[in-house]
Amino acid sequence: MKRVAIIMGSDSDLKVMQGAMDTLKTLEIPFCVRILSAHRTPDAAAAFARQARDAGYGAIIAAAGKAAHLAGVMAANTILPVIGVPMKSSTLDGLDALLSTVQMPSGMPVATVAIDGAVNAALLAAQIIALSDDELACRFAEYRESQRAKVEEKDARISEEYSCL
Ligand code: RP5
Repeated sequence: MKRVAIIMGSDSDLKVMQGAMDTLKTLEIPFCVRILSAHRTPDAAAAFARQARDAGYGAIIAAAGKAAHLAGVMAANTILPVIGVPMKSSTLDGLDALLSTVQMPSGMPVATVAIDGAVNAALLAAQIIALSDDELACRFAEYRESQRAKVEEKDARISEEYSCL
């Protein structure tokens, strides 16, 4: 199975990105985690992106805060799909990172999820990998089903307490 790379700009992003790791584990998708910065270690960041496809990765998740250029740098150096996660790590509550990540120039896409949207980034990566992996597609469908079942259970509980006609 293709692997997913989770790249983050700093270890201060790790707590939020744990959500992506947990989600990939649940779906049994192999992944690596690296701390690579577009600004502090630009050569290492570009080098990782350049070899990622040959190394067996199918998607890259890039999380960064503030002037968040990491996902863009990844996209510029690979033809793999790149998913950007803007981090809420600044005095601007992540709006700076959101705009830095999402406003890519035409021709160089980054699929940007919500601020701190680590879980959705992992799910989107899973959907990308599942395009060529039927067993994963089945696991993903089961995950969706479990989401539906959880909401139905909550609805049943609350509508019993506050019954409506
Ligand atoms: C970004 O700057 C990182 O992705 C992090 O979200 C933010 C702050 O980094 P630290 O100063 O905590 O290392 O590059």
